Amino acid sequence: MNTNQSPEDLAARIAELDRENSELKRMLNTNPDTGLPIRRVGEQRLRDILQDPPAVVGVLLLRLDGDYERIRGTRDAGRALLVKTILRLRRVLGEHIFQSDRQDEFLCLLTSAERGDSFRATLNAAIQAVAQPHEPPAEDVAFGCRIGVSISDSLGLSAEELLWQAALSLNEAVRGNQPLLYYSHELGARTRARHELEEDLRRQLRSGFDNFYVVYQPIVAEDGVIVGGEVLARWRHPERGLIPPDVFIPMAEANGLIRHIGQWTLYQAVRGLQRLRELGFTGYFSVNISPVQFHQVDMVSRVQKILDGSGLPGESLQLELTEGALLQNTESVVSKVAALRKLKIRFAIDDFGTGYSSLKYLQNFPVDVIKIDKSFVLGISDHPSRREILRTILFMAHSLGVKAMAEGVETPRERDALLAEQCDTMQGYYFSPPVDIGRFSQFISSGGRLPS
Ligand code: G
Ligand code: G
Ligand code: MN
Repeated sequence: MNTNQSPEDLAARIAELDRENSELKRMLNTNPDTGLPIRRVGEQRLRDILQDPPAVVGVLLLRLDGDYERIRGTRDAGRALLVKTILRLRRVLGEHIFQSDRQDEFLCLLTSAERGDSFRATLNAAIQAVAQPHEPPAEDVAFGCRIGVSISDSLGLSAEELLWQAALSLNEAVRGNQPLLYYSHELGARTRARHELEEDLRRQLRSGFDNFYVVYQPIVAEDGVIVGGEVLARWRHPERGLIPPDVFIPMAEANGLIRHIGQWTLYQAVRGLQRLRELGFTGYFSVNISPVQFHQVDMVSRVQKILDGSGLPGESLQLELTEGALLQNTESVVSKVAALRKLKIRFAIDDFGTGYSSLKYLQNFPVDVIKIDKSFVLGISDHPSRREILRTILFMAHSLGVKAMAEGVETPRERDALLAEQCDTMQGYYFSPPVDIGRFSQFISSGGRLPS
């Protein structure tokens, strides 16, 4: 130690160390990209507020939406836009804004001396502020935000609970494409139930598809002869009973499990067909393919392996894709469709008419069949305008060399109307609901014609 230092030197040195210390602390507590205090600081602020709370405290998590993610990677101006957005938020929300764990997410604290929902107008103003157009050269850039909110009430929730609720609400807002979502007990319970079901799905798939099975819905030609069938997956939950596909399929798409379900369904399709072939059935099975499954890089070889292993000809499989799936990642979709069609596998566009529905891209995608959605079939026998739409779709499909099939045929009059309009094949309760392979076999062995 330097013993020559005077008391004045020592005091100056200590002051300098203090300054460095607080500078260091400030830096550690500040996000270098945005200059905002970090989340931990916000959490401490919330704890402090809750020590002596005003009437209401609002905890919000705000995340810039999908468009921002894109801009950030492609533009130098990404950071400048981020900082400008924070300035806009400051004007509306005040100073209590903190950087959350992600660059595009902020924690904000609001307080009010009044009970009740006094924040809604402020939150709507924040949403508006983020969505305002930007100045040149970013005038073509547009992004919005999602907000999840939790409000402290008289229950005396802790900071941790409030933050957890806000995070849950934000997740649900993002999932449900909603700009603003308040936490509620109902929302919490619904989310928990969904997570449990998702966990069950994962576990039951892992334990060998125990509670899963498939059903097959016959597809008939004009004369009622069964030419094929659609394979549909079913999940019978041991406690909750049958879970509707429109619940578990979207869930499996979101978490990627649909790849396994889809692969398994393909196996069930060829296994079912092998049984039916022994009865002399020469038709095809049509399998729904989710975009997530179709976009796997090795999709083509997976299908090829199943087909090779079965000894069945390619014509015995048809794959159903929705319009949405065809529009994503067009180039790789086109090459996969082409490779699979080389194996003689056929393609159908499912739910035709409900999506983007541009008959134009039928030219880009060499599909074999369009499956006209059941909403277009419903009531065609009684509504001339619906029949006119159907006629137009059929005419355009046929002039492009594409076959047309109608889904959801429920009555003989609908069938007659479809036949009068030259529809090629049909499917629906009028002919048969989806059935197990035993029942399907009976249809084949008793003449293969429906309705029986
Ligand atoms: O029969 P139904 O209610 O089951 O079918 C509901 C929806 O579930 C249909 O839109 C169908 O496309 C979808 N679906 C059924 N089985 C499968 C499957 O194995 N894979 C995919 N991707 N979707 C399926
Ligand atoms: O893959 P897709 O979305 O097309 O699924 C077919 C769905 O239509 C399945 O849920 C199936 O059970 C259902 N379905 C089959 N036939 C009929 C029918 O005649 N009427 C109605 N409303 N639904 C049907
Ligand atoms: Mn389908």
